[in-house]
Amino acid sequence: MDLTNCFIFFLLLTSLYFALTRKTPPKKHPPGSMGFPLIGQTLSFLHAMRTNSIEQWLLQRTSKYGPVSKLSLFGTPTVFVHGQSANKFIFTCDGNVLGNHQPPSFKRICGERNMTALIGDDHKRVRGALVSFLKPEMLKQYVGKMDEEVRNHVEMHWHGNQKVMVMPLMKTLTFNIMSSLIFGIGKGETRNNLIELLQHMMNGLMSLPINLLFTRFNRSLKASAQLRAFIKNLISERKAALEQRVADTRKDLIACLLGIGKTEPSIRMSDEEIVDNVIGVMIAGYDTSSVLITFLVRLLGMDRSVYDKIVQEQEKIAKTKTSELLSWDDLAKMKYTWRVAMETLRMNPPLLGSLRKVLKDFEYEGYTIPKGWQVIWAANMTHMDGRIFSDPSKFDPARFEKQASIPPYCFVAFGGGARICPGNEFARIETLVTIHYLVTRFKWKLCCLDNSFSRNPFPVFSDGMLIEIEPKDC
Ligand code: HEM
Ligand SMILES: *[C@@H]1O[C@H](CO)[C@@H](O)[C@H](O)[C@H]1NC(C)=O
Ligand SMILES: *[C@@H]1O[C@H](CO)[C@@H](O)[C@H](O)[C@H]1NC(C)=O
Ligand SMILES: CC(=O)N[C@H]1CO[C@H](CO)[C@@H](O)[C@@H]1O
Repeated sequence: MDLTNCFIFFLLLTSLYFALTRKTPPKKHPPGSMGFPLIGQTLSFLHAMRTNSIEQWLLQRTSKYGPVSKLSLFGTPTVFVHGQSANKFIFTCDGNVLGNHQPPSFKRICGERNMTALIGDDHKRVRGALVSFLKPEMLKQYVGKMDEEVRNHVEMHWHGNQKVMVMPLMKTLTFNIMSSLIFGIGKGETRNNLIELLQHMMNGLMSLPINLLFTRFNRSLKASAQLRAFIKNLISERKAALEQRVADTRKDLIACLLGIGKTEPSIRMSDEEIVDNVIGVMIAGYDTSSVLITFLVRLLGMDRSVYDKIVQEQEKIAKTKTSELLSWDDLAKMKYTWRVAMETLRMNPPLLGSLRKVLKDFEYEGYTIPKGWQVIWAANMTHMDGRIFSDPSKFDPARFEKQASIPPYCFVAFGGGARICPGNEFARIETLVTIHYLVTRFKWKLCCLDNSFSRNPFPVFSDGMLIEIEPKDC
């Protein structure tokens, strides 16, 4: 019997018991303390993030209270759930019971209409619009564009240097790729201004929402307002270009979203929604894929045998590719490289987990979780569970040879269910193209072996991941 059946069976039994004894079930909240009023465990949670000890922090909770416990985060009563059955429950839960949810600072910075804040039918409609741009059939056309961006980047920032700082460079690269595909902005001054705004904006996402001069949150709001104004301008430009037919809806994400609902007005997106969602996609795609590529570069700098195997795979592709630019078919051949990326995502998921808002009371594991609370889940805990991934601290890409052998809701680096990451294909393409050019052109080693990182909430390396590089003669 699998866990859901167990769960259903358990619910049936308890309801039967209560029906027979004719008592109403007591409303029982999960174990745990709410900490100080308002602040709760927020500061200790943020501290654990910053010092990369969130894993231990959460483990302490589960060993003290079990897989379901209550606490208070960002001023809201919260339930932390952990394990495969918890993941499944969250990812498949009715959207009217559990909605998506972000810390309050996040909402004020990103707007209320961004997809991560939408629920139910609204969420489906907007998500559908984004997926129409992020789906593989669409992205196929952009492999060449990504290839150009990666090559420009390598020429400009890698060649001719002996040392490079990988993390900031990968942020620049993934930002440039998104600028090109999402804003339709080529290289130049505008991009540099935009990246600065985005960084300021993101710095405040996990801060306490205190809007006073000189707080992180205040700077972040300021940057957000400037970015929104910029995107609004871009929307007007695109609208004009689409009307005069000097651009088509495949030009970039903005043009694509403007083109939605031509024949079906009910799914049309308002300008406000486009702004919020363009920002949402920027945030969702910026720190995640750059973190993955940085972890990959780190791994390849430490593990010679994985590096050699990847080089072998990539050089073969370099020799047999039919045009100068990499193609969709070339990417399909990068099987080993992608398995290494998946294993990297397992051991170091860029997104640690996320929050859901409870929209209706529900029962979980015998506890009542009331409306208005939030639920938090964490990926790393399932990824490091030895009952699911044997010998979990061993790096072993072979785990992903047979994807089907991994039980569902256990590899959750991209989430799962109705809100599974719609950008995973985008991330796959940028990662594979980047690794292709890095390993076919360079060898490298890490400058500092103690490359510890903190979370903000995404991993940040204290040394920026400095490496020494050596060009290959080709
Ligand atoms: C390695 C790279 C990436 C990782 C690990 C990642 C991870 C995730 C995860 C775990 C979620 C689900 C969050 C939840 O359930 O609450 C998510 C959602 C999302 N991701 Fe990604 N992501 C990556 C790259 C990208 C990229 C490149 C884009 C866009 C170009 C993107 C766009 C989105 C969007 C729009 C959502 C919200 C979906 C929704 O709420 O329905 N992601 N991502
Ligand atoms: C930042 O704080 C100052 C002082 O409290 C306030 O006047 C200003 O409006 C804030 N900025 C934003 C963007 O909210
Ligand atoms: C995930 O957990 C492992 C083992 O506890 C830890 O070493 C690693 O740093 C964690 N990864 C992240 C990205 O938090
Ligand atoms: C169209 C729409 O609902 N826009 C909302 C965007 O978010 C702000 C708050 O951040 C709301 O006030 C708007 O109504």
